[in-house]
Amino acid sequence: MNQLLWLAATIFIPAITAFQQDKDEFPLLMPKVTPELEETYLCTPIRLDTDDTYFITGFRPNATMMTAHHMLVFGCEEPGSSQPVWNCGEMSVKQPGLESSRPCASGDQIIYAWGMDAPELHLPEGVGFRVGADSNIKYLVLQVHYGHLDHIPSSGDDSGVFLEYTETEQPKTAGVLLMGTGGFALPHSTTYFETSCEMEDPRTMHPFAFRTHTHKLGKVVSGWRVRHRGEWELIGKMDPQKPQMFYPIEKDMEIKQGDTVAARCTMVNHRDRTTYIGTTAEDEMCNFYVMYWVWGKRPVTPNTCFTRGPPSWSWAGRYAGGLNNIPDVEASTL
Ligand code: IYT
Ligand code: CU
Ligand code: CU
Repeated sequence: MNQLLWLAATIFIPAITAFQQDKDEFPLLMPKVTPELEETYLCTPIRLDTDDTYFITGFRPNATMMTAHHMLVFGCEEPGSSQPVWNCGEMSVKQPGLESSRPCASGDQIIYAWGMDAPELHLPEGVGFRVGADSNIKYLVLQVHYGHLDHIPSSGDDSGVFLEYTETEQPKTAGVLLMGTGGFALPHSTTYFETSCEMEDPRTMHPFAFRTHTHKLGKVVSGWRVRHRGEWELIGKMDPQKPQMFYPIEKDMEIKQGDTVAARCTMVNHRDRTTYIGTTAEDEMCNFYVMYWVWGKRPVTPNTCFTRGPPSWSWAGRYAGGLNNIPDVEASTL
């Protein structure tokens, strides 16, 4: 082969193989539901074929912010209900006549989040969420938070996502690391909710998107990689009052065995009452999610990093194992 042809071949072969992976789409949509109350959270499941393994490589939302406030897709081992639709907002109103339970009964993890007309999410080349036979994800559950109801047609609402998937083995597996805290915020004060963990898994994580979650008191949530206990590199930070979707991490970054991952939620409590971490709207939450890929068939373990939170646990405290150079200002400003 002459050099030019060879060059053409090396450029085009990756494009052709990507094309030949025969990607397909699968709808994960509400089955034409008619929510009766604003602020309802509804869930609907799909059971995955457990004879085959599938690789989810992207998400194409089918929703508008005129109707849906947010949507989440959960991977579950067991769904929260055997019904086609159920109420799944612990902190919200309930559609009369429907069962109420959590999105998943076991093995839950968030694999997609949408809010405020967020665009499609495509995972990097060669990366997929492994679901079905050779994975712990046996069901996918769509959760829709209905904000407003006046644009829903009389035939019902079918908000949801089209899952882009392939049966072609993907060399890189996507996963989500969930970071969070317990603890509480005293009245009329600013409180840092902090967590950190040393990565035990020998595989290098390549983070490519992040999501933050708090309730009303959250001002800034930041997530960090800490190398050698004192070199802090930002993974991402966000105002949690903005849409709580997965935002891309624009830079290339690796999290290696022995690195520490750390997250802080800065909460301002103007209330007259102490506010605790908990599951209702009166409570708070502090979460930082890291979506990443690793080579191979399994996501990293453990996949959560929780601490007791304030007041007994902090980055600077004695249980964090000696973190230095804490970026106190950068971690709490946007
Ligand atoms: C107490 C807390 O932080 N709850 C969070 C994180 C969480 C997510 C999952 C906890 C568990 C889970 O199985 I998935 I146990 C929490 O509930 N976060 C909300 C959703 O419920 C997922 C969020 O929007 O991030
Ligand atoms: Cu919402
Ligand atoms: Cu919450």
